[in-house]
This record gives sequence, C-alpha cells and structure tokens, in this order.
Amino acid sequence: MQRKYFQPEIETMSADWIKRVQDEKLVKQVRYVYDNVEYYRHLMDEKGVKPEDIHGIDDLHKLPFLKKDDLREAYPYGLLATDMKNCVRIQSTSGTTGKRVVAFYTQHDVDLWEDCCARALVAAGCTNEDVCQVCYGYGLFTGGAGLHGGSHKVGSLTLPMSSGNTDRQIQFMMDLESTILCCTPSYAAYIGETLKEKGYKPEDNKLKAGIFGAEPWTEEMRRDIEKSLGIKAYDIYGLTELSGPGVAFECEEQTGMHINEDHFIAEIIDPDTGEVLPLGTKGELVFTSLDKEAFPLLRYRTRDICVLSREKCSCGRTFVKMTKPLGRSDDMMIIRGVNVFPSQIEAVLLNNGYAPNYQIIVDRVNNTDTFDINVEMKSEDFSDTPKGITNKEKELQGAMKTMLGINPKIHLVPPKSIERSEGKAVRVIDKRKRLGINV
Ligand code: DLL
Repeated sequence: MQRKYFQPEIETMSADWIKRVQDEKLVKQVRYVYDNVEYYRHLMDEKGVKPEDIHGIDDLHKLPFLKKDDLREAYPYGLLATDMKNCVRIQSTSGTTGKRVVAFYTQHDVDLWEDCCARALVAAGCTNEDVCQVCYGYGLFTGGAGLHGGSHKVGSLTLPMSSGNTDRQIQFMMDLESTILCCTPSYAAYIGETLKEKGYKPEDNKLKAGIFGAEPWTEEMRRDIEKSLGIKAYDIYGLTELSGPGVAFECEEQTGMHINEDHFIAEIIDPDTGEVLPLGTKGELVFTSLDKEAFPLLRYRTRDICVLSREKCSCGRTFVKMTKPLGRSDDMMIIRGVNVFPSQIEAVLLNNGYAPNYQIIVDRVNNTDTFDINVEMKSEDFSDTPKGITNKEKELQGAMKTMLGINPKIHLVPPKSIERSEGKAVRVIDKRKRLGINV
C-alpha cells in the first residue's frame, strides 16, 4: 500500500507541537540522565546546572557539551543509563584513538531507531509490496541493522545482503526483482558500473529508489547513480552515537534531510567558541536525544558542519532540514564508509615500533576509495631485502586492519623521505576533494 508518511501525525505536526513535544521530553531526559549517569551528573555539577534549571528547549544552552573524547573516557559503560539487563544490543564504530564508540540499546531504543529508518524508507516510496535490498554492512556497523529494521517495520521483503560480493548482489537484485536499494553511495555507483559492464541497461532492473548515506557524496554523484540505475536516489544521515541511520532523511524534494525532531533536538554552534548560531548559519551540528533509555546523549558535538533550515517543504513534513554535511570540524576521514582517525594510524605505528612519520593518501577511483599510507622505515630495516620489506608491509597492514577494520596499502619508504613541515605536519592528502566531495 502506497503511503506518504510512515507516522503522519508526527512527521507533519505543527511547529508549536514540535516545540511542546521537545520541551516536555527534554525536561524528562535531562532528569533521567542526571539521576542515572554519574559522568553527566559530574559534567552538569561542574557547569553549575541542575535538572530543575531546565524547563524546556530554551534552556538547552545551559547544558554542557558532550564530545567524542568524553565517550572515550567513559568507555565502555560510563554513559550507560540503565541496567545492563535492560539492554538488548550494542552497535559500534571507531573512536579517536583506538577505543571504539560502543552504543547500547534497549528494545525501546531499537524500536524508535527502526521507526526513524521506516520514515526514511516510506519517504523514498517504499511500501509493503517492495523488495528492499540492504547492502550496508551488517554487524557492528549500524547501516545494515538500521535499514533492515526499518524495512521490516514497513513490511517490505527484506534482503539482508550486507556489503560486498557484487556478483551475488546483482544476481539477487535481478532474480528477486529488488525495488529499493540501501547502501553507501559509492557502493551504489559501483553496482551501477558493474551492471553496465555485464551488459544490463538501467531499465533492465526493477529498482525504483535508493537510500544512500554514511559518507559524503555530491549532487553529481547523485545524478550519475540515478542515471546508471534508473532510480531516484535519497540521502540518509545518522551516527552510531545517536542510534545509526535515520537521524535525518531526505524526502522527494531532495533539498536537504528532515531531522526526526520528535527524537532529537538539533543545534548549530560555532565549533571554535561553542556559541549557538541562528538557523541558516553554517556551523557544527549538535544533537540532544529526547527519549533514549540506554545511551542518551545531551548536546553531543557531531563535528559535522552543516546548515539548518525551517523553510516550508512541499512534502508536508514539518521537521527542520539539514544540508548534507559540508565537512568536519575534526580530522575524521570516512574511507569506504568506515570512520578513520589519523590518531588511530599513529597508535598502530607506535605500537609496532615505527616513528610517527607517515602520510595518508586517500582518493576515489572508479567510485571506490583508495587508501594508501606511506610510512618511514626504521633505519635498521632500511638495508632489508625487498622480500623482507614486503613482509614488514604486510605485517603492518594486518595491524592496521585490526585497528581500523579496513585494509590500507602500506608503503615503507626510506627514513627521512617524508617531507618535514615547519608548521602542522601534513598527515593527510585527500584527493577526493578534487571531485567536489566535502571531506
Ligand atoms: O554512518 C550511520 C549511517 C549508516 C548513516 C547508513 C547513513 C546510512 P557512523 O559510522 O557512526 O554512522 O558515522 C557517522 O558519518 O558523523 C557523518 O560524518 C557521516 N555521515 C553519515 N551519513 C552521512 C551522509 C553512520 N548522508 C558519520 N552524508 C557522521 C555525509 C554522512 N556524511
């Protein structure tokens, strides 16, 4: 059955109602967090703010920010707000220096998250008659689990493919006549290319829409994907800390993503001063969860730079819209959909006896990210045989894979061959910028 919204009464509620809902939920969430999470209690006490000072969203600015470093410090249970016996799931992503971000969910949290993903799917035209092929990674990454749960809620036939094995993806897509494709935009582009190589035309598949996110992509890439697969391509945004995909999603207007404001309050701040900026201004996106039980977050700094707008949307949804992330205010890279911090690479080098003289080179070739790391050899290795050096590269590659979850190509280069900088070392050369990608 075709429907316009998954939860119409919520997705189209008036601005006054949104504010009322947020006011009420915020007061409760702050009290809950203060009473149940010692780490927060401490942060709030330090800032001299008590739950009774928060009467609604106009008081939000009084609360302290929470940063990724806090998650690292509190790892793994320090921000857990409920008894472990109430939790049913964890999901995880990489953290700044090796410690992963581990997010906990109660069944209620999973339910709300899946509702958000279902809203995104319905906005893209998904119904219970659709075949939804989910090729985001399953496992600790939130992409697979989130869209999978959303697809179940909509009642569509879910193909839990996970990522990779493109021949098999294509076989299922053709044989089972998939109509909705969920994956990263770069994988969607790759599937499009592979279909073409195999001699298929865009009209040969039954796909009608795709839900693509988890990494930056451009309008040009959207047009290419739409053309090569013969579909309409929708953006979806989210982060593990808040639940996963579905924090915000695109509607048919394709002019930004509606933030699910009944579950999250969005603010834009100046990343340097922390000052709250007005709608329409570019800055760092900060989120406050409103009804999470296991892993609630107040004023969490995403480090994603974007702009919020409340312009009326032709789809009828009233939720505020965010632009695509326009960059980051930290040094996190997203490579093949995986979050990578230079500090993690440095930690692996130091643990393996290398000096932190390295350069990371990222590019996108044929819609796939390439990831190379040049590392200066230890002087004692310099005289090694080519085979000895290759073995050491493999060893280091294995250690990187364990830390990052993806495989870089390691190139051991002679000592002192990486240019020294007098100022900030240039650790990352991200050539994807030439394609207009907001890295
Ligand atoms: O990437 C969740 C997700 C899965 C979103 C599937 C969409 C689809 P993390 O691995 O925690 O979670 O990475 C979160 O990815 O802070 C952004 O920098 C980036 N990101 C997510 N969606 C988009 C998007 C998932 N649509 C980080 N465009 C976020 C650009 C995105 N960047």
